[in-house]
Amino acid sequence: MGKKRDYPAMVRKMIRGSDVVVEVIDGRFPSLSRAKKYENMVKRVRGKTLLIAMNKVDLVPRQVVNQWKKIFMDEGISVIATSARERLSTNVLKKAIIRSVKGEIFFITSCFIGLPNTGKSSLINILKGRSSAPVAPIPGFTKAIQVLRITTRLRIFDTPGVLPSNLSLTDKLLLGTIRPEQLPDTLRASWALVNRIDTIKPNVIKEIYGINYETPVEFIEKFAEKRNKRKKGGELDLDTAATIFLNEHINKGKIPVWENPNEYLQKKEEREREEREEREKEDNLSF
Ligand SMILES: Nc1nc2c(ncn2[C@@H]2O[C@H](COP(=O)(O)OP(=O)(O)OP(=O)(O)O)[C@@H](O)[C@H]2O)c(=O)[nH]1
Ligand SMILES: [Mg+2]
Repeated sequence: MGKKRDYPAMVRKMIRGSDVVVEVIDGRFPSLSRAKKYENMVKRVRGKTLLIAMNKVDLVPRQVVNQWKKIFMDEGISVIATSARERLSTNVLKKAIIRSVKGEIFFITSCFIGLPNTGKSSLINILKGRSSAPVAPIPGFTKAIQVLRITTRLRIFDTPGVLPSNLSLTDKLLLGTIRPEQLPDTLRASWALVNRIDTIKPNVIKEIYGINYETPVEFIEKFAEKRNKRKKGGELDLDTAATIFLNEHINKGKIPVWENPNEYLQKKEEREREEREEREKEDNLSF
């Protein structure tokens, strides 16, 4: 059995050794897929630059992508919207890495970090110009640090995906950062994912699968019927159906769903107002 490697430690080490850290996030879920803990590590060290590559934007309407770009820029974060699949802005990303180096550094070391399955290895391969870093539709695919020489000046380290500890299981399913085989209860997980997607974008599952349902339980049953997933005795095989449904979301991105930037802004405003009120209360008490 292989030894379980400490991915967070590997990533921390890479951040320490890099001039430019590129955080690859999922363009469908820009706020959920950020690993703030690692971002803060970069920000704390003077001389290091953080760039965010908002990848997979081919799966999101352009107007939504632009809204997210503005949100990040307003927060003072450099962001580039990329698609490894459609080779969108990959050259812009390469140039941005080189241009963002602080100080007089000729040989640039960069590392790509982020949650599993966001497209780190795919992007690096395009920058390299040929497939060098193994890619797969499986979260947790990269298991070791790999260095790729992109130009004479620039080398990039590919790192394994890391999961922030505050992410709920449902968020992990939504983001596709977990393999269905790793789940203790696939059927329950599939219900949770249906529920989650329904709250973000009601009706999208109904439309994509052409199935009408009132509850997630009913959806998976009808899905199993529609795909004719049955056990030997003829009864519906709900576990198999659940695994297929999860895989279609996690590996194939079949369901067009994304985080709503307006809701993000609203929540942020509420949070900031609460914090302000809290501070004012404290100020009043201290006088
Ligand atoms: N639609 C779309 N899919 C992408 C894009 N970039 C990567 N993918 C797909 O996302 C999956 C994961 O890609 P990888 O490059 O292996 O992701 P990773 O971040 O290196 O994943 P780990 O090594 O597991 O952390 C693959 O199925 C890719 O084909 C993109 O821009 N758009
Ligand atoms: Mg990888």
